[in-house]
Amino acid sequence: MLARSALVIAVVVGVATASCNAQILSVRTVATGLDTPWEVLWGPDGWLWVTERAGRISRIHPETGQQQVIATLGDVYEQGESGLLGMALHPNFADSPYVFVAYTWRDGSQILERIVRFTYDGATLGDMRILLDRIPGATIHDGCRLLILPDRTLLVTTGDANVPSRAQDRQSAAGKVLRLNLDGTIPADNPIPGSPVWSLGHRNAQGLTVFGGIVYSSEHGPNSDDEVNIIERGRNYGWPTVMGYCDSPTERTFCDQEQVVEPIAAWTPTIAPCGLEYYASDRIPQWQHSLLLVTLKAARLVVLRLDSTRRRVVSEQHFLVGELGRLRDVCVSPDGRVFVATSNRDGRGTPRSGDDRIVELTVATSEVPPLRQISWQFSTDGSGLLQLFLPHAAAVGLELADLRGGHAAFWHFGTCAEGSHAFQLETSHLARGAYCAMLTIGAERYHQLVLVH
Ligand SMILES: [Ca+2]
Ligand SMILES: [Ca+2]
Repeated sequence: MLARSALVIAVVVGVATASCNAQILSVRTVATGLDTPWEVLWGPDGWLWVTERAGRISRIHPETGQQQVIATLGDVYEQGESGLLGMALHPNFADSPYVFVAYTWRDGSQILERIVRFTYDGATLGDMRILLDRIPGATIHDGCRLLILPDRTLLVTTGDANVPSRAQDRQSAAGKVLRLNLDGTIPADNPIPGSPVWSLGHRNAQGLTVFGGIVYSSEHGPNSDDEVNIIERGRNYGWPTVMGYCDSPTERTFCDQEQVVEPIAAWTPTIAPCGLEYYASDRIPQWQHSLLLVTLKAARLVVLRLDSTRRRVVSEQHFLVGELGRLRDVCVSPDGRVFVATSNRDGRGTPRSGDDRIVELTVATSEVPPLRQISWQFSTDGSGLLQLFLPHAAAVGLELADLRGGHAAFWHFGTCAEGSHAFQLETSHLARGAYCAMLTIGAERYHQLVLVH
């Protein structure tokens, strides 16, 4: 638990528009030995506040990894995707040391979800009060992120609890974004009087963040169409009739009728998007005014750069691809430090030694390493060629990304012996133009802007 491992250095291609600078991403292990950490928050005490899905709430020191358990919830029901999920801390914690959490529990054969508030006494959490209970739950699709807005209301993302039609049922708390006052009462300006429903038509949203009055949420799609949405009062987000954009005839009809809000980003094939944070800091200038989105299935950090309206995604970059496994949550400290939690013990991952873990990421822009004894050419007639000399046996791989960061081509040549090699490159499917090439030789990576002729 107190581990502070050696630095792991990973170089990831960072493709800003029309440039090909490498961003060096360093990964520092903060804590190991966790079990499905679900929420990671930066606390007002300078510690990380963490939920683990089986029912544990801890403070973890961001430098030493020291873990202090402050609550173990006895009535949490953890099965499949359910358990202890999201958490939020009162923004004026010194005067109102309230900790809000969401968890599932079991009433006979029913799985239900509740939102509760604890009081922190400086050592443990006590005085649990239920703010909202009997939200439909299930072993899948339980949401559930919590976020306190600047207006001191609490947003809650709920899943459809495996009954898709609930997302369109205004009487059901499932498949919604809900809004509560911090004492559990219903805000007078909610769109449906007396109802916690703030927006509807959600399948299973597990990411929620706010900046400059704009609320962003990530949402799991079915076999297609994972989404990032901007959440607005009283609006319909389409599920289950609409998946992703309003781009089929049936969807367009429903979208017109219901004024469905389309996502600002969508992914097919799916990536399983989870924790989401708005990155406003200049500590990592390359990421300023981007959304940081961690993913489970795709096992990577996705950085979505926003335009000046902050309502449109202009570029997408991928980091940590496969390096840590499934990623459940991302946390940004007030001064711009970035922490990420793995989710390899959630029943769907492959735990690695020390999992689950929380790591801190740092980023620097590097000089592009010089390419020595390497030549390559890329041609749309399919006659591309990579030639290189290996001073020792090493695994060789090559990747091309377009200038928006999209993956265009991959080649894995396996482990190659010492000596000269020539590899044919089939590139006839690529359009002519500039690409960012990343060549991997063992642990070394080389980046260069290249042209496909
Ligand atoms: Ca949608
Ligand atoms: Ca669609």
